[in-house]
Amino acid sequence: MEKKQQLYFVVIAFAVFAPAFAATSISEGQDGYSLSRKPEKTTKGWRVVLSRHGATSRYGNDISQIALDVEFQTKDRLRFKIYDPNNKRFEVPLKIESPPLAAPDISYDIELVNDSSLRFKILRKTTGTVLWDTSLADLIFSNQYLQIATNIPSSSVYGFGEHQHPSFRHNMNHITYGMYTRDQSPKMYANLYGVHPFYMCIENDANAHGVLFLNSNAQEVTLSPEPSLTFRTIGGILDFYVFLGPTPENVVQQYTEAIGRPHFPPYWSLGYQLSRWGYPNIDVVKQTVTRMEEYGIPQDVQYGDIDYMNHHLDFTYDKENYAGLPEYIQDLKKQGLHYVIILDPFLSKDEAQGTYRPYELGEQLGIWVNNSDGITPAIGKALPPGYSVYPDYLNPKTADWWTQMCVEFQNVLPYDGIWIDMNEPSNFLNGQYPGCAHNDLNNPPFVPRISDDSLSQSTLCPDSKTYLGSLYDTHSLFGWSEAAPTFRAIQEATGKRPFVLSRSTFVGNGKYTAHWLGDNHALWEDMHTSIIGILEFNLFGIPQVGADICGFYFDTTFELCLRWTQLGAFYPLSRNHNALDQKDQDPAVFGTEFATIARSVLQIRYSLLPYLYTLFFEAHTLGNTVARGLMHEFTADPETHGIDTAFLWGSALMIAPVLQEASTGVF
Ligand code: MIG
Repeated sequence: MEKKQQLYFVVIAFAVFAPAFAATSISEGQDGYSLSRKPEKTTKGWRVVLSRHGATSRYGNDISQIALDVEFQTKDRLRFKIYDPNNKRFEVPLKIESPPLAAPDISYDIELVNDSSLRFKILRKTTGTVLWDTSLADLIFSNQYLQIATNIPSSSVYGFGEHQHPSFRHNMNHITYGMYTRDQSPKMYANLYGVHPFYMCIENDANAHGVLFLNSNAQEVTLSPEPSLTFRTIGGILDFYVFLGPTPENVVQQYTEAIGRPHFPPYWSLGYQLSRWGYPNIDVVKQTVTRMEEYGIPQDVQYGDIDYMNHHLDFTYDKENYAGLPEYIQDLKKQGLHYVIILDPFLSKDEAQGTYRPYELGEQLGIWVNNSDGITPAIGKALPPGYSVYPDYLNPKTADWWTQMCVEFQNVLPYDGIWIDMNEPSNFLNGQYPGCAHNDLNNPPFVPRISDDSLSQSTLCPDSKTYLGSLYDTHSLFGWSEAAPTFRAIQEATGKRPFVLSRSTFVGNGKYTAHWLGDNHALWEDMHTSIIGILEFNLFGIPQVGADICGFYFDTTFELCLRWTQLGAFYPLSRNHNALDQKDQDPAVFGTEFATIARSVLQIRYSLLPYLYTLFFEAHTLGNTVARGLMHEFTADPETHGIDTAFLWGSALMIAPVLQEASTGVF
């Protein structure tokens, strides 16, 4: 069937071609959205208003009128936002500057083709490559199900997080990734601790662009071979940012310019870091640090996992098993080491009255995540004895309370940095006590592809209330909202540049935190996928990232741990950590041969620290990556697009580790 095609607008700077509006070109009986009036020019770009007709979409409650605002924010950054102009819906509280006037000189064009499918396209001006091509008629914008699909110019796609998957360049063969923060040990394709709906695509002529889908609701993306992407979310709005590059580094620079540049980490945090869960007492910690020193293995940081706490209670320490910890931290400082403590985002409500001030003060202030009534605190079960409440860090009063507690705790334990764990937030029950009610928020008509097909498993019920709305909208922002107040606390308490290590992250987290890839396993496969995770978090603007060297779960082996130490010496964040009940795996525990090799590879790291520090400075000031894929520097060579067994530090150093058992080199 011949369809009359009209090119509604082509924007090249401000030269606009807009033929007379012809509403009759929308065929009768078509289900979906069509133009309800002629596109309007705005000071920031364009506005297009669409109205829906025909049958309702799959889950009903379609929004009948929606608007598309296109903003030409900078030369290389375009925003398009599809929303309900008549009702405010949830929007992510990340502030991205929206200049009042359209940028005068832009590297992209947009087109709206007024045919029955109402195609909206974004093109790269220099090459004409179509970066984004979607049918607005086929959009689904219903209350709890929003879907948009686009063709993309190539299948070299990177990013989307947080997931473990087999290759840095994505498999486009109908793979779906769910995104919803979750306390989930890395498992292929599962939704993990953080949410980063951002991808980079390398076009066939080696230009690169990036796209952010700024949405915090539970969501998924399907990658298909056309190549195309389909985004599905269960709330909020469709808010997209496109970054024109044209180099991969330019993409990350432009992305971090929008979401916030990574913090500049303290120099000491680039040194070798040692941790474990399950140092039974302070003597074992001391023995470990001493044997590192005896072998001359560099160490800059020692961690205190939950073992240092009294009964796993934040802002306490175990005065029996860890007697003398404050003095020991001072000793470490004298030796030039630093001490990082863990804090969890749950406060036990069941301590004897008058004995646990952090909880009592918070209770007085009324700063917890609440049940759906918005008044009574949500009560979950986590690490401390009894039941716990969860600080609602989105509330400025909570942020102040947390900062105050951390600052006061400095007087007890003179820590140098803070490790924030379990902030998905994690809960050992399915929803808070006594379980989740059956309603539209807890049981939406569509659940994206997330573990257990559940929004409440291992966390709180989506209908719980936070300062900015229901967890249905804000769940994946929990760890993100804990980051800034923790950063501020360290700044206030120590007067130094902060080091915060966070498990859960969201778009923009790099401004405040480093990240580790969570509870991996002592397996060769996990050593390889750690490289992919590290490259991805560099794309996400969180360059200070590493995996638990030698593996968290399972007992490691001599050979795996040695190879992992050689790779981990080149993680931007180089930390060895393992789980309760696993055997010790610090580099000094395996004897002289291991220690000698570990020392020599860590000495290479240390000899390169000025270079690494410079890369972090450039990340902070210019938005560059620190660890980057080979395709960042050799983009024109398609062979580099699939490499994830080697990586670069900046532009000048390649690391090609041994990743295979019983292998003696990389061939
Ligand atoms: O329920 O603090 O991912 O690194 O050692 C486990 C104990 C809680 C999970 C973290 C891990 C840490 C552990 N934590």
